[in-house]
Amino acid sequence: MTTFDAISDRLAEQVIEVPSWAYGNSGTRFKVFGSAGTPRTVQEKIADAAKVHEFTGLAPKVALHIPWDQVEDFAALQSFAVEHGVRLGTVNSNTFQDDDFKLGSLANPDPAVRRKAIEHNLMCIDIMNEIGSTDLKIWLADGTNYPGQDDIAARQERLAEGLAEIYAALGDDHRLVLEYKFFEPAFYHTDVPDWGTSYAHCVALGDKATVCLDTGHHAPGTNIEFIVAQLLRLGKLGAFDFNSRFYADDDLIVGAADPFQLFRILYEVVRGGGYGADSGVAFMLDQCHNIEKKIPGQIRSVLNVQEMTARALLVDADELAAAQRSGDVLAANDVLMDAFYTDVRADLADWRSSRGLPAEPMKAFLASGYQEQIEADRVGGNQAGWN
Ligand code: PSV
Ligand code: MN
Ligand code: MN
Repeated sequence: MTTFDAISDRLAEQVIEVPSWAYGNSGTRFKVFGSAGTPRTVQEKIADAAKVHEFTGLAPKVALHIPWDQVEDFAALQSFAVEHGVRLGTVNSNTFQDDDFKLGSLANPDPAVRRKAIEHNLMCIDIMNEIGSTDLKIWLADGTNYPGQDDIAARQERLAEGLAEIYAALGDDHRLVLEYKFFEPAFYHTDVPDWGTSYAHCVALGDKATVCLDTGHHAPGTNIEFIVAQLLRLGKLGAFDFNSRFYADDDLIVGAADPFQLFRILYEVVRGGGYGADSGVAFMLDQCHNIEKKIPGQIRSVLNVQEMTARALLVDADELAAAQRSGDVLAANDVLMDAFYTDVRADLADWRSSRGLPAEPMKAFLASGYQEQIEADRVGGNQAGWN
């Protein structure tokens, strides 16, 4: 097996983007539990996100969701983020919370609603220009609840038209990242339900359009690592929304439900050239913390991603290829399992210490007093929005 020393520099390449909305209150359709210390402003969300980076060294970017994170002056917000040691990253557009979007946004039968959805995305591109962000992430809640409710083929045409107009407004260094989700909030059909549909639209749009894979957006039993391998092969994997799930889009802490699946996904990422600064694949979290404290929840998530990345990097590619070539099924499987079962926690603690980071970020955060401070200072936080 590859040694930890051999992967140490590669681990330093890891950049994970945290979602601003993870720091606000969220919940289920049954209840949103308030929590002490919840941010009251966008700035407070960013300050909290900055703590995740300060203690882990893994999360230098914060993704925005518009209009949840709407402010007057985005350039000033970027400066605020930089002062706190992080930068604003992906801009997520939101065409799913206005009453106008009840029957969809870019695929809506009403041209006036489609126009509104397009304009919202164009406004998000303006924000990207103001903050120097490269990625516009589009997730659409579009779909129908009943057969016959709308013409599903016509909706694809409307969607393609709207996406094309948005794509045409991108700058040279911008990307459009199109996220898919198999159901919810629509229950009969969804307009971008799967990687194939997202891929088809991205290919039609051009090189600057890529697919976002949210790990919670598949039917149970789906082989997600196969989708990763395929999209990397096709040069169209643009971003991950990492989270974990037991049932549907649970948005739980990454690696909590199925660490082995996270390992398998990250192995295919490494294997397919999707890891590292120049890979073109953004690692984002898309989570909410309904019952646990939010900053520690995010710290746990980024550490879980790092731990499984380390294990994936430990896979001995030569040994694996040799076993595969010779048709030695069990030996090949052993190579992968050896890496998966390697406990890298002590090595990672040393790795952090050698880079001036706390060996145990979670303990260091809990001892820092930041949580107590925000709980004392902040009263009346916002709801983060629906996931
Ligand atoms: C939809 O379920 C989703 O995964 C999309 O990424 C949204 O933008 C996000 O959740 C936040 O609600
Ligand atoms: Mn998502
Ligand atoms: Mn989701």
